[in-house]
Amino acid sequence: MTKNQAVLSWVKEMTDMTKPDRIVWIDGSEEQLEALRAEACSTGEIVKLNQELLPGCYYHRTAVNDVARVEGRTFICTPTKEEAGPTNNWMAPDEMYDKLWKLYTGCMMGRTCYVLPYSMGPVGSPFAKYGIELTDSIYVVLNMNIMTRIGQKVLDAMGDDPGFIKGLHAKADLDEENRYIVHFPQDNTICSINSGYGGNVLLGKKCFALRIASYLGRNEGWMAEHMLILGIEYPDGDIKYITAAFPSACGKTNLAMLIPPEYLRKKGYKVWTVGDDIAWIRVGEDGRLYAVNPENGFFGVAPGTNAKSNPNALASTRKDTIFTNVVMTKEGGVWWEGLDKNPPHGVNNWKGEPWDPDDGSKGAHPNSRFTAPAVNCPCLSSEFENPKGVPISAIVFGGRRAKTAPLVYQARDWNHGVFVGSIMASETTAAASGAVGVVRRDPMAMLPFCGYNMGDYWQHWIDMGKKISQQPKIFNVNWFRLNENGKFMWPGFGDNMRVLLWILDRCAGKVDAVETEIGYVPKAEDIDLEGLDYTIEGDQKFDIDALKSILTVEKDWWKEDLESIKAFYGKFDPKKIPQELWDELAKLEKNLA
Ligand code: SAT
Ligand code: MN
Repeated sequence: MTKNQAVLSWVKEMTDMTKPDRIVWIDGSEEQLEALRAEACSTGEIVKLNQELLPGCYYHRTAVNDVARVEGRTFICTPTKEEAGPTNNWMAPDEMYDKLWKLYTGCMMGRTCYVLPYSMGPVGSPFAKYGIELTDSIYVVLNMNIMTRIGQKVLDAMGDDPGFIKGLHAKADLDEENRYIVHFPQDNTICSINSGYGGNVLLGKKCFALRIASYLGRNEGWMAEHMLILGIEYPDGDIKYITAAFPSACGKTNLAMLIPPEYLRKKGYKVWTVGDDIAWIRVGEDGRLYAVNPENGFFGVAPGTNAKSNPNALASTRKDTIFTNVVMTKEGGVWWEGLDKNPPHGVNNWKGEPWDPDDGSKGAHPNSRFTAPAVNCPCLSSEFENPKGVPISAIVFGGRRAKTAPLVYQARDWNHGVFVGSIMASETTAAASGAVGVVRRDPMAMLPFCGYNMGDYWQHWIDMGKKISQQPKIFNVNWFRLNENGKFMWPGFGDNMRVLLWILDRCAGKVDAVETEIGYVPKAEDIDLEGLDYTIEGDQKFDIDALKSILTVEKDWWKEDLESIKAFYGKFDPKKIPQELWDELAKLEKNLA
């Protein structure tokens, strides 16, 4: 399938070590994929769902101890610890290779090794990057077929180039104690062992398109970000693009596929999805930033997705989709918490155990997922495959914060915007193993995904700003403010469009704002509440006073936050943090004094 010597000799070296019974090169043809689906069905690895209800759809359960990314077992193995920085796990490359090679030796005996060529970005586009994943999992091959472009065409585009990203994945024994997700940025290499779950094993996604790509981007002068990309079409046909970084399971897919409120739809406003998770961003010839989505599908959180919250995501999953760790119904359909109010009875939960929806336990895992092809998405942007990407007007950061962060605020300028990104915080979710609901600092939503020292990453942001003659404006949003009773104070979902329109009005210089200690906050009247119908609780309807309450900057909360920001910055070698950010921190402290 290829004459690329670098590919051939690496595949030989890895398979000599892992010793699979068979080696199968994935050409990406429908016949080959169909045969793999049939084989995986015959072993129970996947289950064919009801083909009338869900044509081309399959169901998979992971091991119960293997349901999320494992940040504690994810490593960045740069030559020195300092290059990986204080927010990444690090081990010396030699030591780690030693450990891994022992675990990999003979681990594919009795299994098949699939050689999977894949492309991040449209094959042949000047910005596409290629990888080869070796895996002993058909589930991985089938998911990568949805999430990336795969097969012979990728090998053809690679030609003799030795500069591909090497990925070795083996399920081994799914042993948690020996589970490792390891990156060697200097070697263009990713090693994953003892897991079969999404972000740990679909190596094109977080491992390549964020951790390795962020490292490449710094060296090559571009950016790999944990961002959705969406376009807002105005009634006159003009489309403005926004990227937004939120941590995992904080609503990127929902925002990327948002349905505008009815009054805006009637006027002709539309939203177009370019990406829901990852953006590769470059400076265009005109001095603006351009973003592409290197993926080809959506690996979205199922629970909470329904015909009201995200009809576009739901529609995307109605064919050719793989469902992981949701509930399978008797009819061979799927169900999860928040899909509707009619949980199936007499079926098993995600673990495969008999489940009674009335006993209060969950049927689907909170991090259960759908893997759906982008082409299924009714609001997919016509620019989705544009190799140049789309021009960015605004960059939005955001987290899940019960308090402190207002609904929206704007940074004063680029450097302040980088600071705002660097102090992002969010409550943890089920997307990673560990406690849920704990506030942690998650700069640019990249804490688990930055392939090098976060201080150098901030410097890269500052440096990029200097290269952009037409800088996007930078904002922070928080859809998740709670009142004293734990009720959401903002309706979220489609109504987030009201905030996005204010953001774009600011970018166009159409509306003024109130300067506060932390940046610019909207005047409440400037966020259009027409037709908004939301009851926070009891008889408390959302109105302009409720809006004002989530736009105010509570100084005491911010003073508390300042201490936590300082503690976070304190983890770094002070010289690693750009002076511009120290200056912004000092300014914030002064403003709050
Ligand atoms: O890392 S995953 O790709 O499994 C999903 C996420 O956490 O964003
Ligand atoms: Mn993500």
